[in-house]
Amino acid sequence: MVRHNWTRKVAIAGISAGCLVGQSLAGEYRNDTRFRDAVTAFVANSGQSAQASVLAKTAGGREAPLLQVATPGDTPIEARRAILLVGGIDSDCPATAETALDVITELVSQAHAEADGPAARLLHDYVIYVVPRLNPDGIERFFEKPQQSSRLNGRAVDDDRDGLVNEDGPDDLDGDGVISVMRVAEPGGEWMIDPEHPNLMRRADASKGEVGVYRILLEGRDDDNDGHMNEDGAGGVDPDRNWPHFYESGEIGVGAHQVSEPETLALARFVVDHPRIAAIIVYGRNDNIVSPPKGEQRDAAGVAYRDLHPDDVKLYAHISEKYQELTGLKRSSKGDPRGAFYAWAYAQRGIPVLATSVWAPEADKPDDAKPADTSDADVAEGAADDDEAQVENKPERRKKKDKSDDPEETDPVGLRVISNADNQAAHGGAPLAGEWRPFDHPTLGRVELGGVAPFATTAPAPEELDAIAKREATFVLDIADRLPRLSLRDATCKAIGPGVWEIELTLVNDGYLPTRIGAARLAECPPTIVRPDLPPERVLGGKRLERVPVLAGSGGAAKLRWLISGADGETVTFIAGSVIDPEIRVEVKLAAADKEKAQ
Ligand SMILES: [Ca+2]
Ligand SMILES: [Ca+2]
Ligand SMILES: [Ca+2]
Ligand SMILES: [Ca+2]
Repeated sequence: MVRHNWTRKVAIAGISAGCLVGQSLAGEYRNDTRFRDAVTAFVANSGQSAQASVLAKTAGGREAPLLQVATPGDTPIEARRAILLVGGIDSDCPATAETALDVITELVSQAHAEADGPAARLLHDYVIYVVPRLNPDGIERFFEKPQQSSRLNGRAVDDDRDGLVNEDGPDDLDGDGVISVMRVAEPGGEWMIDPEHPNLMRRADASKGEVGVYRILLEGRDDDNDGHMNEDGAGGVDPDRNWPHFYESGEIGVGAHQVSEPETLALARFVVDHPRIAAIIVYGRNDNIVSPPKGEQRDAAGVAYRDLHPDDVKLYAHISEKYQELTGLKRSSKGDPRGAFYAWAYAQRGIPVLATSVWAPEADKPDDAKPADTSDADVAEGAADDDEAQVENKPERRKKKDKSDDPEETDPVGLRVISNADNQAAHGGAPLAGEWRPFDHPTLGRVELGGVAPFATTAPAPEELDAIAKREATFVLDIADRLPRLSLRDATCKAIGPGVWEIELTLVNDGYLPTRIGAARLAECPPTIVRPDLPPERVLGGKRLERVPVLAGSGGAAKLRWLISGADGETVTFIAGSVIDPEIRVEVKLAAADKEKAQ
């Protein structure tokens, strides 16, 4: 059991949503120190609706913050349904940390501005947890020179098992402050120049008669003279490949074992310890709402679904339509569930998880603006390929990928250089990558430096961050509106004999989502339980605990019946709830009037 020492204990009484303070968004990227200061400032200005604590201290010695945000209401905070927002888990997407903090800032601000509005109701009825920056070690690389895109945390890992740690990372050979990519002319190399985009590289497709003529490596040299280049750089473990669902044991960067990292273990514990988390929104590199998966593929045992349970596909398709309408985001990188947090929380905890990359670079051509689950997605994968390029030199530990395991993985167009024109489209005019530049390498001879600038395809311009947060805030409100809403209705009471009564009740779900999604049923999430609040000997017929495994959304109902003993005129309470569902109660009077009515 993890205890969180909230920095601020809030007395429930006496605080109303009217105490909320309007807050403004930062519109910038903040390094670790400034980000934690921003978290503190957010809490201080939240009208005591927010509390901050430290979810975990990372291997790199940084703190991953955790926020709890709620205003006092009829239901104590610990008994409410919760929504969890997670950002900054994928450190090549630093905007997602800003988005997570900005979204909750925006919601608090809206609640302040409109006391009866949807944001105020959200904070009154629910509790919002926010883990805005799960991988602070990795995100710090966005701010460091030379700048390098990486998803790894700060754990020191001896990648090549030579007894030394981080002894040979990439090097900024040309001193431009950026770790670029080297292309080395080499007959039989995997890569070729894209004929349509002379500045772009792609893997040659031998089946189409294409011939590779380049090798691609991260910028650098063989610092330790072991014959391999950049084989052991700084960090670490990718906190978004460290989770049990479809964990890729033995791959570089996935960790020694599942949830091996302080930040992933702490987040896992938090999710497990908070079973009322009814939805999770993950801002990261993965997506399952702009391009919702079809949900057919299973694991080797034929049990777990890789992406979506078939029963959930329609729900996700519908939510996807709404998400695209609310945010205007129609392009995304493709979700990869292997070892990913969003996939674990969905498949193994049965929680509706919506994953979005919150932003995608502009299409090469305007008419490419379509859901980007095909070639467009490869643009967004370019920066991630930096890691791939880095590990190309480590064949001894890199397991061969069996593509037959993964039919969805198409051969990527791969690492690209985005032309200046494309960069301008993606980054509001700021040029990010130039032409390939010749460079005399100490051991490779004449090479060329270039490639996708770090973060070019994964980080929007700072001016875009506020608008992203405002759009995403509308989606949080939409999801809150879709959560299951249970009520006990239509009570009837009928006298069966002296002091014996037949009670009928209907449990109804008026929310959009079912009480348990398909993944929840597969994960054996507990049912909703309905019971009369009576000692066992007074329940003469029917079950003392009625278990309702699932109720469909939009009015799904279950009719329940008991025979109980009691005195005429007595009031009996019926209780519905579970470790997942917040408790609801209804009182039924054992009355002659009801008896006559029922007859
Ligand atoms: Ca080493
Ligand atoms: Ca450089
Ligand atoms: Ca080396
Ligand atoms: Ca090196």
